[in-house]
Amino acid sequence: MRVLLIGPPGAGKGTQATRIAAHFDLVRIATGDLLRQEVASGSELGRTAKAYIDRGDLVPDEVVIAMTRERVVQANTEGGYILDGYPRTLVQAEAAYRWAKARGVPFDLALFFEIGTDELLARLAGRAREEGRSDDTEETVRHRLEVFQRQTYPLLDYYRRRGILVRIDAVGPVDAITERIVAVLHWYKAKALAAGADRPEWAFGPAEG
Ligand code: B4P
Repeated sequence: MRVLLIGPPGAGKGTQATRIAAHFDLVRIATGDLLRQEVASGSELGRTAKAYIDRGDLVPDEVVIAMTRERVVQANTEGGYILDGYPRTLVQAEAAYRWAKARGVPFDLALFFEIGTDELLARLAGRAREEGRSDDTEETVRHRLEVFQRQTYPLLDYYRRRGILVRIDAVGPVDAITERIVAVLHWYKAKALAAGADRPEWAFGPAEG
């Protein structure tokens, strides 16, 4: 299974991706975590990424695409993956589409985490107290929300047109949200098995492009 998560900062992508990966035995690829590891290691990539992350901007597409590509290709050979925080722009989505097309393995589902701004601000304030992340200050969080609206929100239309977008209510206890996602993914797997195909186009309407 190949699943990607889209959601504003603090929507709980990381929290849920860890649980879903364990439940379905998928590789979790989290670009935010990978970038923070690069920053911590002091690598050249990390030095480039740090300024963007601290400002609440997206790291340049070419950096993230280069960092992610081999991991996605490798995870494909290991039974599937859950992409946590990638793609975040249309350029990244197009790159992922090209990798998948070349191997005949398109994404199965794009899960959009729906949640209001007040809840996001409260969660990220909590994370700032607990983890002290440099990009969780109130000013930076507000900027990250604007960046999400401008650069990531168009992905919803992109995946809706491909017939693979599913909305997840991301408000409520962590366990309840996990149950919602697990139910969607089991439903998807059952449909795929019933169709005798890996990706039942008819379940979501015809894919475009
Ligand atoms: P990420 O690390 O992906 O961080 P995020 O979007 O802030 O968080 P997430 O949605 O995963 O929330 P979490 O589960 O932690 O990105 C950080 C930065 O890296 C970006 O701003 C960007 O600069 C860079 N970056 C990453 N990917 C990139 C890409 N593809 N292209 C360019 N740049 C990229 O949850 C948040 C908090 O809420 C936690 O404290 C959690 O405990 C809490 N929480 C979770 N679920 C909850 C629930 N149901 N109820 C209450 N609290 C909950």
